[in-house]
Amino acid sequence: MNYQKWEQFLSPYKQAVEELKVKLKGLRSQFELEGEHSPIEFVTGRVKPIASILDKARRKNIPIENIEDEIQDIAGLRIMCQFVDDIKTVVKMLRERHDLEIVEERDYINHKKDSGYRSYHVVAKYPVQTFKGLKKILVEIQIRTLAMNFWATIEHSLNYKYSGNIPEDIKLRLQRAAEAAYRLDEEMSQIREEIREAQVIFSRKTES
Ligand code: 0O2
Repeated sequence: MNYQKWEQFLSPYKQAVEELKVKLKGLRSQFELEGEHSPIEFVTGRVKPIASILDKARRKNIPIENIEDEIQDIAGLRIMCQFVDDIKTVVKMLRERHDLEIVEERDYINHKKDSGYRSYHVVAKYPVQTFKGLKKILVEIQIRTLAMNFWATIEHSLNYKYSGNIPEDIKLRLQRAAEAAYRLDEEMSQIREEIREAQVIFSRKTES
């Protein structure tokens, strides 16, 4: 595929990411306007770079013509939450949406990866209106707490630095850091009501 073909192929993915970012950020604003705790803290999104798509296809032995069906995270959204319980609320909201058709869920929270990675992944079909008509594309939505995101971001950059071969001693430290992030989430959940009340008072104060 030449560059122009890639641009054409990725165009609906770009649109899906932009649309979903707006929609998910909109949800957060609605909670705020109602003076309620938002289960969504912030949202990010990206289209996988061409080099990473090709790399993944090579790694998983996926022929180029099957990329569309077999690489599920070309369009990727990430929803960060304050509390572990918020993740459930967000997943429920996603399941109830009419613009998403969920095809798979991966629970790396109750089943963490060996690396220490924790997150909830939802893979869904999302309809994009193109000039040729409606096209349903796959999007992967990762839902995680701020602590899980902190860990995953650091681990991702170390993985990049060491080309996927993180030295054993650093791997061990990362596993310990993942445990610490897990405990932080647990501690925050214990004092969740206190924190929520404080945040409501604080946001009222900043509004007035
Ligand atoms: P990027 O830069 O985030 O786009 P696989 O790629 O084979 O591991 P699979 O089965 O295609 O995974 O999908 P899965 O398990 O849902 O994981 C894909 C994405 O989840 C990864 O995308 C990461 O974003 C995240 N992820 C999964 N495992 C780990 C991990 O151990 N550490 C971190 N930091 N992130 C992880 P990409 O393609 O790696 O990259």
